Amino acid sequence: MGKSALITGITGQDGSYLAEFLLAKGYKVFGLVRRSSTINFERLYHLQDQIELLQGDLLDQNSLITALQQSEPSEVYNLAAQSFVPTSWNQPVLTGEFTALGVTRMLEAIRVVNPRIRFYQASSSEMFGMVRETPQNENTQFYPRSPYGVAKLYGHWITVNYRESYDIFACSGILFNHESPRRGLEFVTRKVSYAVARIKLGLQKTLKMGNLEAERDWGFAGDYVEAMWLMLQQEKADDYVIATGITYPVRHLLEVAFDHAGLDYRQYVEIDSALLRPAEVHHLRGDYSKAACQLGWQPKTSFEELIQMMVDEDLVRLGGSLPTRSNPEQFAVSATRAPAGGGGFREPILASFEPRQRRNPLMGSWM
Ligand code: NDP
Ligand code: GDR
Repeated sequence: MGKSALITGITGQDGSYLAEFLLAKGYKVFGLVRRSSTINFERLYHLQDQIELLQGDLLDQNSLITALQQSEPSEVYNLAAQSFVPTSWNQPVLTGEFTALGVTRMLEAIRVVNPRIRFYQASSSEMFGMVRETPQNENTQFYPRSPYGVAKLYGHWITVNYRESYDIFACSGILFNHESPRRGLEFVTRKVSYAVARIKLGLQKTLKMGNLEAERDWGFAGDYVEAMWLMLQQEKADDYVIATGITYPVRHLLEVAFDHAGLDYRQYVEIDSALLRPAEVHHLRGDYSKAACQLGWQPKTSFEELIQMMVDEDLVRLGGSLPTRSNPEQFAVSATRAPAGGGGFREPILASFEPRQRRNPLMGSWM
């Protein structure tokens, strides 16, 4: 019998890429989705006939047990979380419930239903926060700077603890920022790519931004899901940093994105102090040499390719044109496009995908 996997957070950015990746490997893929009054399966439309969705919530222990009993997975990828850092200051307790205790609930469900299930926990470079050394590796001391980072640190250590206490094959992937055309609109790369497309099409005049000096190690989500899978294929469970090893400030992101559309960011960007964070993570750069050596994993997509892909996709979604190298103004719209860097699957352009309202009132002023 082939392998099967249960993905929590399958409606999110990483969940959709991981589902594609596992389907291509011949897995039977199940996804845990929580009930909402509106359907939010935009990232899964192209997979809907190939995956099975089960109702459940990281807040509800029994629903996790039932989901494991129904799907009988050999692997569980726990990607579900409240993942937007600024929201974690607005809702610190809820963030702890989902992002921290949710991990324990899933591990408990595995312990009760079948302790041989292999478990992946989506840990984060936000755990390094106020970095103690650069670059950061698996042995770098943690110093989280947000309720989100603190919650992820709990999730990391409970994963290690269940591995050591119960011999569960539990891995913590310490992933640095990874982006894609499917990134939520509130995260900085997508906020910028979407705004660039809107400005280019005359739909928007300015872009309000927070801290332009913050530095991140940004990779492509499609590359990173392979690392998640590789971790669960090893002989021994372990923890790995996944990153590109290259860092840029947010200001450089603006330069690359606006430049790709033939625009100068300085004419459009305004600094809004409401977008500054109570405590910032100023600098992140990952050392992925353990993953390279033990998993044989490498990032495939450069920062420039990633940001240009995101701007292109947003232009198409908004009904505009893809700038081409020979003629930046020419229309060149195609149905599907291979991701930059030669990843193993194709990036579908979700023609029917209409991003939700840009300023979601639930995000407060931090979006
Ligand atoms: P997204 O925000 O795009 O997706 C989060 C997912 O979690 C959504 O499917 C969401 O469902 C689901 N979810 C949230 N709360 C619950 C809950 N209580 N019960 C069930 N499902 C829930 O995140 P990403 O795909 O970007 O990230 C995936 C994981 O990786 C997250 O844990 C994130 O913290 C972590 N991570 C991400 C990094 C990145 O750069 N992308 C880097 C490091 C770690 P719904 O659609 O219903 O809201
Ligand atoms: P981050 O991602 O907090 O690193 O968490 P985000 O894209 O939100 O911010 C990155 C950096 O950009 C600065 N910034 C802005 N950010 C946003 N969102 N909006 C702005 O207008 C803006 N201006 C400047 C931020 O201050 C920050 O320094 C992401 C999430 O995916 C987490 O779930 C994940 O764990 C980490 O990456 C690794």
